Amino acid sequence: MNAAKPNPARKRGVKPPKAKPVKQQGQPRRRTAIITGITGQDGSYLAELLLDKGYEVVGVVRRTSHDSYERIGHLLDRVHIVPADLLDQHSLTSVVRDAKPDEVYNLAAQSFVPTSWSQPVLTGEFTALGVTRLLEAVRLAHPEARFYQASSSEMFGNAQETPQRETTPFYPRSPYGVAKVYGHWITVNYRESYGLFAVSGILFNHESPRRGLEFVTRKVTHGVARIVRGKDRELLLGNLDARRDWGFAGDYVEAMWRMLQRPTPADYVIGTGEMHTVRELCEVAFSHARLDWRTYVKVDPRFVRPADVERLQADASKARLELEWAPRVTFVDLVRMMVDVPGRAAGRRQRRPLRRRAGGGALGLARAHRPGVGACLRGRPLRRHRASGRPIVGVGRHAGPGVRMGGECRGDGAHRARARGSEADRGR
Ligand code: NAP
Ligand code: G4F
Repeated sequence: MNAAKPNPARKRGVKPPKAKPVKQQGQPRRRTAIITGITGQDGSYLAELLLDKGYEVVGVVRRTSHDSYERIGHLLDRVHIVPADLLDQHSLTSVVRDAKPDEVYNLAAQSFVPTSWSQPVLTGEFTALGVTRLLEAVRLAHPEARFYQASSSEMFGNAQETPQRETTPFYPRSPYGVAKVYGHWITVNYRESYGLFAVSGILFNHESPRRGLEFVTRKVTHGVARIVRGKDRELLLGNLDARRDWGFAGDYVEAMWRMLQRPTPADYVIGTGEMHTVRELCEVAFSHARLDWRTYVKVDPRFVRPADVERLQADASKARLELEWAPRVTFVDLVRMMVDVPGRAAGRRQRRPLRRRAGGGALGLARAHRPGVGACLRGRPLRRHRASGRPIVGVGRHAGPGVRMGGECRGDGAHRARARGSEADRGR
């Protein structure tokens, strides 16, 4: 298989992918996975997970006028980037035929709900028919592959029961939700018609510092950082009463993988089971910066949707039982993590750690007793603990893979590391 060679002139701060041989003779065969949407939030976390498990990862990237490798820049010398588009049957079939994958994860989609009202036909082409195209590619070129479809809690829409589980009827409230219902049922249909190992993960909202800036969690947490830096004076939002079940994306990609390791194919709901309003999201994010959200947040009708989904809450008991899956990052930790590392996650280099720029802990680092989050310290003291005067030493993104950040204060200002969160804590 040939990796795509992007034009170096188009690169934006990340190394272009290198071509490399897929298989070495005499070595045991590694499992191969195709990921569509590898440049997206979930694709980047899933690629990391599969690489850690020893997979060959083939990432499908569509042609655009400039590269979008911000989220996977650190993986480009370990994955095979291949060009294909959900709109183009031939390119998808070629990728599957060449890679002969063990697993195919279809994460690519037009995933922003408001855009689905302004571009409903394109959303249907990507998010609905794109699934059929990829299933056809698998059926014709390599039907042994196991197939994962990224279904969504948006399919429950005007939810007919709360919490929602695998048997809850769908009632989508946006063209995006309608397209996802199609993608869900065509996956079930290919399983039943052709015996493909095709499963659908019905995932509730999952977020991270790699989330696109237009989604509400990222908009709010990024907005807090801009206000702290004096770049903005207010944050304009839509429906503050909407309730979502928000989890951490790094936890959710593990569930995707587990679905494809089961002896028989089945669909699963994945979520935390906790529901919070957008208003609560604002409270947690702003209070982490020691700000009162009511001073800054204004409702702007431009961000209110023609039809919103008012409440989503997962009943993931089937996944807990059969996949032995459970979320690890809490809502509050998730929001704080996203407030702490906005610049890095946006693919830009923060010249100085956010809190220092904000004036010695304006985002509450020392007071929250959490050393070093989001800062590259290279083992040096960041600053001294306010109460005790003892240095706070943390680990940063140069600490290397597997190092977790975060910590807890023993009360005397001495901080010790504890495992929490995941790669996002390393500031990517
Ligand atoms: P995301 O960050 O928006 O990523 C979407 C990916 O799809 C990007 O890599 C994008 O490539 C790619 N893509 C879009 N159109 C394409 C096309 N025509 N051909 C090839 N690739 C295309 O989304 P995400 O949050 O990672 O979500 C991953 C999947 O899970 C999506 O299907 C989403 O609908 C679904 N989902 C997400 C959530 C959630 O809360 N995150 C919940 C339930 C379901 P570019 O980089 O070129 O734009
Ligand atoms: O963050 P959101 O844009 O996510 P939404 O619409 O729930 O969709 C996300 O989750 C789905 C899973 O349920 C995925 F399938 C989908 O791909 C995507 O990842 O909005 C969340 C809530 C909505 O009720 C929205 O009305 O936040 C409300 N909201 C209030 N003000 C806002 C805003 N949303 C956005 N994006 N921007 C606002 O200013």
